[in-house]
Amino acid sequence: MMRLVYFSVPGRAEASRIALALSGFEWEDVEVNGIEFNKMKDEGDLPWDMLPILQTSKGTIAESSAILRYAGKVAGLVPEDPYQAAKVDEFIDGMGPIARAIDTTFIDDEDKKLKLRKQLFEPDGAATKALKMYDKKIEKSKKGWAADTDEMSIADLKLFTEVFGFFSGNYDGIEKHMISGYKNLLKYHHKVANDKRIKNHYNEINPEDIRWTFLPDAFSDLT
Ligand SMILES: N[C@@H](CCC(=O)N[C@@H](CS)C(=O)NCC(=O)O)C(=O)O
Repeated sequence: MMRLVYFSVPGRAEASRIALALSGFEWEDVEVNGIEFNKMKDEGDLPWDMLPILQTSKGTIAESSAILRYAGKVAGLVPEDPYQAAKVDEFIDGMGPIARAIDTTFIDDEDKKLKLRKQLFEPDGAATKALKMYDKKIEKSKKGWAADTDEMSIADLKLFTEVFGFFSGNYDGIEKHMISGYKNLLKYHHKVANDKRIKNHYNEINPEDIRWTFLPDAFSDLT
């Protein structure tokens, strides 16, 4: 039985959670708090002192992208064609900067935090640059999937959960309207959220849940 361990937010684990859920394998979604996290760290359970991790019968895998690739393979969400698989990897690695930029805003000083987050979404901010890039890639994609693959892949799980997850209200200073100008991304949200695997995965979620951003109508008022 695999165990995915992370905090009780979508964040860097949500794409893997979906992949594991679609894999048909038995797995447990383990949500920990700060105290449990520190205990795991002190006991040497975390290969890089961070979460998420995936515990398997062969050992522990850390790093969210490595976990996602593993979960994606067992779920059939990694293309067999080597070129397409490389483009999926490229997309996943290319998404690094936006998460790292948001990471730098996790500080205690609330005013400074809001200021830094506002800067990210200014015309030359890191988030704006990343969103523009994703929007352009989606526009160019023949079938509308993130890495221009024939089918939905783990790159889609990452793009969908991480980008739209930023607008859940869980990140002070990042608000829903900030994504309103990105029409291809909003169309993409509609496509992925209405994919029957994704829709089914979130069918128990209600609009008050932190995962409301993954529901089909989450951004329909902006389109
Ligand atoms: N590169 C790592 C980054 C992991 C990471 O930043 N994890 C955060 C939570 S999102 C964490 O464990 N923070 C606790 C800490 O650093 O003390 C990955 O993608 O898995």
